[in-house]
Amino acid sequence: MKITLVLCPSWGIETPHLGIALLSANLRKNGFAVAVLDLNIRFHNRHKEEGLWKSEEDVHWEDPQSLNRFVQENSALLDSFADEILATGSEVIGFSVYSTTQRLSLELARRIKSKDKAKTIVCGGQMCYPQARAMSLIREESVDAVVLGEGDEVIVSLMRKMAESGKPDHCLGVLWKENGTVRSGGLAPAIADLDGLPCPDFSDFNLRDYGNPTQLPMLASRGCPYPCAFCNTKLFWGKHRSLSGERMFREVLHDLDLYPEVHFITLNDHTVNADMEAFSHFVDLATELKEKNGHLKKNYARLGWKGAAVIREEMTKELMERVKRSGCIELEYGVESASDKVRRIMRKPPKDMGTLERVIRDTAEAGIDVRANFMFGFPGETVEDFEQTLEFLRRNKDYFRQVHPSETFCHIDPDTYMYNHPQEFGITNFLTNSLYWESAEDLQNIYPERLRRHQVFCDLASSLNIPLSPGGLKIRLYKQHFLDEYFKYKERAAG
Ligand code: B12
Ligand code: SF4
Repeated sequence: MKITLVLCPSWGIETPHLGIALLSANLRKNGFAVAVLDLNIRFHNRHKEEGLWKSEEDVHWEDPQSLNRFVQENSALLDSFADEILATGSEVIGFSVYSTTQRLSLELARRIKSKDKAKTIVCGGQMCYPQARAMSLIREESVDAVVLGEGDEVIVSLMRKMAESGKPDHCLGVLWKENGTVRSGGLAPAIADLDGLPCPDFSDFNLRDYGNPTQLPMLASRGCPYPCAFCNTKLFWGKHRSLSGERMFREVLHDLDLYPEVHFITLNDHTVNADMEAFSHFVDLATELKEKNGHLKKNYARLGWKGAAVIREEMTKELMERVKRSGCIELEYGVESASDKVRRIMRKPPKDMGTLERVIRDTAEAGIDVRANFMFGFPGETVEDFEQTLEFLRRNKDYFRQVHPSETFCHIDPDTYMYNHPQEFGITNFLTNSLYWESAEDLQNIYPERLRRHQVFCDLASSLNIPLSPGGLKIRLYKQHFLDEYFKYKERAAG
């Protein structure tokens, strides 16, 4: 039984896709044949001049009209890709579905089905959770099964079912269709022993096709143990789990040994330091590799890495210096707001501003670039609270390498704590739209006001010479479009 894993545009172009590399490693370990087609990078390498792969252009891939234009202009190429997928001879075709890859994946799935109905189309990826999104995918005519949440083990079980009965069948973690009716196998438990998973298999990707052939991605943990009210991490990944420090290090070594040109690892975790023991052990092992064994291989000595981390008391000055020695060049932190009051409402660690400012300063002074995320108009954030965030930015301007203002300002994702407890936050009318919620307690805090705060923040960052991430640039580019959409929504809602 063979599966072809497909990635459609648009996705990152700097490194190969980690999810596919993890799935293919576990499928092969369990005896299944795998082919991989990264159509994202192939499309990109033909279209690079168009700049459509920049993060701020995600609108292009999500908007039905602009996507239809792309499909029409590239129809022959899409057909040839469908033929190439069929030529792999796989019985199962799996698509990695994200907000930006969904439309083209479904277009290709339709073309594959129209050429060969017998193929089984399976979707997985971040659009396959929560249930509402997954349900809309399984209802697509060309989709036979949807894998909910983390796919490493579920895809293996599904392939076993396929090998037994030739069709998707009752399987934990899978939605499938039976005589046109959607069936659900229920949720699969989170993978308990991450150390037991094989290292990702990047052998199907030609690293030279990617923007940064010296880099590979890695995931050292899944989920996050913190309780931030707005965050949807738990929804997809469930309970927080981490690789042990030793297994993290083994994966890094595995990549460096297999690919002598690779010397940089991007940790794609939500929080690399949620398990402090594993993190600290990894840091020591990586430092030892660089400093004691660097003479053995060039890429050992040059090892570098970056990741996202949570600001916590244990991130001491001494630890930050060790983190730097281990090769870390950048840490991304969620600041979100510099008002203690707002951070308390958010349930955002750390509890006190003192720790927040100290860790940011110690990180920067250790020589590690600091990137920080910010939100605007969180329920309860007054103009005075927002001023505190602006003041914080002025005070700490020298420590930031880049700031990342949230491009949705403050949206409410389904099934987050906020979504499930709207009264606690004084939120009204959010059920129909996650962006345009209003606050019963603060009538000022509406979408255009949140957008205004975002703009004020971006202008201040620019005047302080702090670079903005693409999200900040996107609102500048499309501000009028976003406001028009909001006012159209309000008109429809009124009448
Ligand atoms: C790294 C990252 C990026 C990198 C990608 C680098 C790369 N080459 O991979 C960059 C910075 C480019 C990026 C950009 C964007 N990203 Co991003 N990104 C991430 C991040 C932090 C990690 C991704 C990752 O490697 N995860 C680890 C892998 C193992 O997880 P996975 O891909 O989901 O795969 C698992 C399952 O989904 C499933 N699975 C995946 N594919 C398949 C296929 C089949 C057949 C099956 C059965 C299962 C399956 O099994 C895998 C293993 O368990 C995630 C958050 C997160 N932690 O997941 C956000 C995330 C994926 N990104 C997201 C978004 C929205 C974007 C942007 C659109 C945002 C923007 N406007 O800037 C852009 C789009 C890029 C583009 N140009 O089109 C969202 C996706 C939401 C959604 N519902 O689709 C996420 C979840 C963040 C969030 N919570 O909002 N991103
Ligand atoms: S620390 Fe970050 S990843 Fe964890 S719950 Fe809070 S926002 Fe989400």
